[in-house]
Amino acid sequence: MSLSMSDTPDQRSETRMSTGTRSARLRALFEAPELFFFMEAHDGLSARIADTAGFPALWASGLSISTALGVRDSSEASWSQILDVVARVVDASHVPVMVDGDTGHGDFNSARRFTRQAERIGASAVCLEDKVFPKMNSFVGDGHELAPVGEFCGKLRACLDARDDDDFRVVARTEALIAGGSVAEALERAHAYADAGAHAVFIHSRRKTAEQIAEFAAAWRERLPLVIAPTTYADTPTAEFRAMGIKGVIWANQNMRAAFAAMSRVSRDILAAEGVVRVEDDLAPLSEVFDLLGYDELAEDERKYADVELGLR
Ligand code: SPV
Ligand code: MG
Repeated sequence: MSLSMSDTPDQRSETRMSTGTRSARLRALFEAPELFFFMEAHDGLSARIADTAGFPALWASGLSISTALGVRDSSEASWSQILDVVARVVDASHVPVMVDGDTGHGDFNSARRFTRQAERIGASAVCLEDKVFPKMNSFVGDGHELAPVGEFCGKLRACLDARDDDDFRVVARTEALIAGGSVAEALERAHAYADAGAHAVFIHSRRKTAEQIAEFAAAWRERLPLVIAPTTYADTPTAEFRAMGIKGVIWANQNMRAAFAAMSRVSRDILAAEGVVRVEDDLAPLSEVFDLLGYDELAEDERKYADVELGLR
């Protein structure tokens, strides 16, 4: 499929979702009965591509943004560095953006500063996880220490109170299963986060199957919208997630990994061949790049704005 600005995000946004702010649209997605997808974005280009492809919402992934910055997903990037990228993601897209807030980058005060800034740059949700700072990516190692429940509930409250816009969502993510805890422990934490006022719960698992997710969802009984990121259990059909009552499915890192694979291959091949002929067919034509970024539109605007005859004497 070729991506094109003639099928602009503006036009598609109108058909995919009605009017209102992005945060109101995300809230509506969470409150509607249907399952929906968040596509990962880690810079302006990946955001524009995912939006143009038709996804209704974006996930500004900590892992993918860190990787694109050339650092590890272990709180190495500062929160302002992450939000600088999120600003590019928001700017390049028209759909709601949920920001991976990690632990909130410290205590309740760092978390609420992060949340307030995320809202001000135009994000529509922040997702906070119940680990201690500095965190490590959920797929790496076994050192996933959980924050005390009361402390994390306070952090959620601080972030909820820091919002200006009621529609901005605060999503609570429990890493209980990642830390080796039981489904019962994950449920206990999730219920506490719901009591604290979270708008949705992200239950994360790194098992190869969705069994724990199914068990969690059955006991949860749709108390709040449930969000998952099926990275390790990606072969579970989406129909099964629908049957479990899952609301939001995050494709958390696929754009970054696609770029990683393609760039690795192209760099190796060009070096080996001492030329680009062999890889040329695998590359996006520049015309497609210019199309996506709306170069035609700029030419039109130049005619409209560059030299205006105001009729002044
Ligand atoms: C991310 O995309 O940064 C996430 C999801 O937090 S995961 O990498 O699965 O922890
Ligand atoms: Mg993350």
